[in-house]
Amino acid sequence: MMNRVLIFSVLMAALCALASAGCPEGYTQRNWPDQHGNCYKVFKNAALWFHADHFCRADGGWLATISDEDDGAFVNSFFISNRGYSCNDWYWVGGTDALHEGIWRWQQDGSVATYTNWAARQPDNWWDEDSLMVNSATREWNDIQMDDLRVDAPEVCFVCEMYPTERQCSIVA
Ligand SMILES: [Ca+2]
Ligand SMILES: [Ca+2]
Repeated sequence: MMNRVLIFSVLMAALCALASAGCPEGYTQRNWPDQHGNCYKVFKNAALWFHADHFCRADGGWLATISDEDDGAFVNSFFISNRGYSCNDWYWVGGTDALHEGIWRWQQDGSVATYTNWAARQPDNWWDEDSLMVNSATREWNDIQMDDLRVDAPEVCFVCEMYPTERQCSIVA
């Protein structure tokens, strides 16, 4: 009898885990515990960085953070597999040094970027460049304009990230 109860509990826990919707429509959940099983989506409409930033916030997330080498590799391959035919090789993530020139922070929580993957001679702040663009072909970073104040800023696709939604499932023993 105890065994049956135990098996039932384990089965329900497994079903519960499967049933708990981890991400909203259109977002893909990463394998837990990598980045807490966060949700990701490639937006295939090219936009300025600050518009992209607004789109991610409107969804309840942020322009993707790149915490370390593994994280950068994940985000990059996620972009490549989901970008379809409408995006070029470049995409926005959530790094910016708009607050303090040369100090790169993540939009997710304002934390300073400890890991970086700048291309040669970058960041150069050539045209007051305060937003972070990744080249998916090399995974290397470039700082580039976020708005059209001085020169035309680029519009590219982007990756939004968010925490998984709360588990909807609970077991009544
Ligand atoms: Ca800058
Ligand atoms: Ca640059």
